[in-house]
Amino acid sequence: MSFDIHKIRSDFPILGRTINGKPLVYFDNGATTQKPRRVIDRISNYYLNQNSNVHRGVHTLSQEATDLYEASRDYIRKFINAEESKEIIFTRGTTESINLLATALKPWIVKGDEIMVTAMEHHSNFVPWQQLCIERGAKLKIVPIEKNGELDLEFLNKMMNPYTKLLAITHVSNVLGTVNPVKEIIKMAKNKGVPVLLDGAQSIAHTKVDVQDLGCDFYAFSGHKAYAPMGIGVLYGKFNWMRRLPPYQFGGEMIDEVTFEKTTFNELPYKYEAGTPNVAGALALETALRYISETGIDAIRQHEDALLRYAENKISEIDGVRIIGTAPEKTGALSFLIDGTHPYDVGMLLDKMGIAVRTGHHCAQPLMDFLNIPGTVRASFAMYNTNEEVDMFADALTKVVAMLR
Ligand code: 7TS
Repeated sequence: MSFDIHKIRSDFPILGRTINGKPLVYFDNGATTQKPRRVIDRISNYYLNQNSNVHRGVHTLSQEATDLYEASRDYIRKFINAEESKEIIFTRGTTESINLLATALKPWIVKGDEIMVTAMEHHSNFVPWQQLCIERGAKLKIVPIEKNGELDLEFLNKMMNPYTKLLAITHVSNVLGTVNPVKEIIKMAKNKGVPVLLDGAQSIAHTKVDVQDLGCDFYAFSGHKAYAPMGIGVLYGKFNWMRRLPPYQFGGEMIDEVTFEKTTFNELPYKYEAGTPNVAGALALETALRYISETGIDAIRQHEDALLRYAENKISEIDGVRIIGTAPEKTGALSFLIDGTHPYDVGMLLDKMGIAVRTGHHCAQPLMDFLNIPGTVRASFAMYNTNEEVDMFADALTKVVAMLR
């Protein structure tokens, strides 16, 4: 199937909106993507025709909802090529997935252990590990980055030692757009016996993810950054890990048997899915991932990368623009600063012209400190963005610069 941008755009009703009297140019996809009509329809169809609680009822509707929910889990397994569907744990999103893992790993971390993260992590993949280290008397080690936004791999390799209990690393940086060479990194980690968590929040919608090929032990992502609704996400965890780790939350569904004295826990993945899950969200996540598959993840990556290069070239022509993150392998995000302007003012003025970008630290304050900048303006792309939108953005930016200087 060819990549038909007009057809794709027509699938996203919100793209027809105007903002401040101007056609919407939505370049805040790193924060959340828009939703195609079929995802929105999937949610309403569930509540109109299929709503019931799962895993609990003998009645037909409950059975139907359970089958659909489990079929979604299995589709997601295939999408990321996990070995077994019990390795797919539904969560609220990346943040919850990582918190789940950090909580479950707690007993395994003892004084003197080390956890490694990188200087480019989102707070979601930083604060849980920092807090775990504080609580357990472990050491948080930060992998530095080069000036262009690439990781220092040699240093990373040297930093791992017999005390390293986990390497938690983002697949794609939400600020710099850097695509980390995670397969190579995981290989290094495996050689030293270090398990790896990949934060996939910014990779799932932009690049092919095959967890078995990558060799990661854990992979976390949010549905809402991949055309699915908010409030649904996944933690992929290798069976051999998750079966040994303790539960994260207690309550209904995650138990096997409860007495006044003690409780035994359910098998995977239910051990990690306490309470009523977001069934509509899971079904809509399946729909969104099917939409990505149908469009073709490689075609999407190609389109978005071409867009990114086009945008980089366009805005580089504007006087005083400094691009933050110039790694050779980038996708999705274009961060920049303009001499003599504040990111917030740039974002505000772009909004007046209908253009949605994000400004600030992008939940990566340690990275901002590392780069010694207050924040950036970030344009982030999705499959439905176009060169014409980039042209509008660059024209608007030229006007903004003239206004602010
Ligand atoms: N990890 C990365 C790399 C992210 O970019 C984000 C969200 C998260 C984790 C957290 O995801 P959540 O769905 O649990 O919130 N990033 C952004 C962003 O760049 N702008 O807004 C949210």
